[in-house]
Amino acid sequence: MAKIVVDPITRIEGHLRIEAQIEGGKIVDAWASGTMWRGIETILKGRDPRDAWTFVSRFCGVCTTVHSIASVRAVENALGIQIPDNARIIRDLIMGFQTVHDHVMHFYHLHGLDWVDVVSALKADPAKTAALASSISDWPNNASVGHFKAIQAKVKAFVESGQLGIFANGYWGHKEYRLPAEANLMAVAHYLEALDWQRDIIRAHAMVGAKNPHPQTFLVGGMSIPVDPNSQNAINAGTIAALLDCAEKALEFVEKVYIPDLLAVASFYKDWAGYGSFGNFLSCGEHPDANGKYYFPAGIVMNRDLSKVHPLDHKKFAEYVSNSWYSYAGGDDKGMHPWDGETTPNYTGPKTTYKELDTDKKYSWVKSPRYDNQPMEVGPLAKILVAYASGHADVKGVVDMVLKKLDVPATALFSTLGRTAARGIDTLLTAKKLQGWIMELAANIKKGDYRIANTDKWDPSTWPKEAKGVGFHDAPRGALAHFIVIRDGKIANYQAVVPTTWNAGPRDPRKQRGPYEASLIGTPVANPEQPIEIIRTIHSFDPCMACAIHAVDASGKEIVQVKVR
Ligand code: NFE
Ligand code: MG
Repeated sequence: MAKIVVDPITRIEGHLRIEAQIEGGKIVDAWASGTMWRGIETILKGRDPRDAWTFVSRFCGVCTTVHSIASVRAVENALGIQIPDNARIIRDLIMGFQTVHDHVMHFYHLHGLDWVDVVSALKADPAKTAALASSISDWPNNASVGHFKAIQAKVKAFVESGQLGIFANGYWGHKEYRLPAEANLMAVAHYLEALDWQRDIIRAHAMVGAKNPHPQTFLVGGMSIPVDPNSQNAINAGTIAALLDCAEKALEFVEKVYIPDLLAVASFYKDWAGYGSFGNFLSCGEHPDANGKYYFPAGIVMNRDLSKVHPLDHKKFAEYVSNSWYSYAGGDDKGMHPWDGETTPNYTGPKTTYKELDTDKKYSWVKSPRYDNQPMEVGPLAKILVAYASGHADVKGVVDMVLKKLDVPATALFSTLGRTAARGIDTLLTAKKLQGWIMELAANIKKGDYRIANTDKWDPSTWPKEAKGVGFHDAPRGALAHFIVIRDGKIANYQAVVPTTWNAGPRDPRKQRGPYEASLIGTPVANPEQPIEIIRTIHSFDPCMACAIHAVDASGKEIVQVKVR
């Protein structure tokens, strides 16, 4: 039986290939292959653990900052370092702005055009578009007929020039695009507005992180940016006011544009609440308060059972390479805990342009992480489901509101649509936290607490001969964990188990599929020549292959069997 191949999957970070078998109009099996090799983990060996955060930040520029966070946490965990409260809050702000920025950009710029037909927007009536848009939100531009006319003229000029630019090569006109022309025009307008908005709000990273991408004020033991109301070169009253402005703009766009658009678009695609998920979820917890209690809890939900949340224990992590282009000294069928993990590339795939991968053998550069030997989905859906099942009041409130508005049962969460909705819920709740964190920082400053770093264990002579640590961060794409082994003051081993590694990994020695693979099964495909359905589910995970494989795009294979966008 012929496979259909989507390679490359575009509007993601990095290089991903999906092969799928379709029978009776549905996907019956699927394989995910990460087609580039990276290797930052290997260049960390022998370096100073205090420098690791700046190297690992370069795993990726999309989820910029997240690897620095996980790295300093891993070293602090290994050495038993407690960070001051101001550092905890500044890290929350960096993470929080990153999550809100990243998710809004994913919805509009990476995932939106799976549901929104740009070309159809040309047929919309701008007056009716303004009526529709102002019926769902009082965002000022939504009432402006002139605004929608101007956007339409812009898109028309693109299309007529024959150079669609960023909108090129979509499956425009595919019958599975279901929005009326006016809803398409509204969404395209917000796509463009979101581009301006994101530039503005991410200035927060420059204020507390010195720059974006790759904020550079991290430090093992805290942060390196001073807090001092009497200095122009520190976090002062002016910074607090500017941060509050960014936080307000962030929340306003999420409440008035993203969430109303998400609900409006989702209402046309409710059948997508019926497939696209396999049911195991892992969340590592995020945003510890001053007492260490997480705002989003850590935990495990198995087999769609929301009546039970299992505690998270990293000792149950193991990475497999039976189907990945690596070899393990002790045999490729063994699972390795990341403290003992190995990154030894062993490419056994085809040498030249190929039509199909031999998926009975190694077929991906992504490893296969397993929890207690089970594949796990990580990301906003896992974060929200673990919190929901834990009885988290804020999460329950928003989830129940979304289910009610869409008129779907809680089981609808286990799906592609549920994953896309959960990302919106995560964004809204995180955007709502920003102001509070800024006020906590202001209150500390007011009390005269300017402490930003704990340097008691800065000197390696204070360290034990050997120490092991783990640093978790629930990043935009999900549970991230960095594992470090420090020996004689140097990095003896460093392994990152990354969200997209969990989600995009291939089969394991038990032949269990990875989450992308398992989630595609059962999805109907209307036209195998234009498999938009594969793209929808894969994009709903927000793939980042650079993170998943953690260096350099080596070969750039071009194997486009299906024209994809
Ligand atoms: Ni490069 Fe990343 C996030 C991490 S990976 S995007 O969020 O870690 O999936
Ligand atoms: Mg890794």
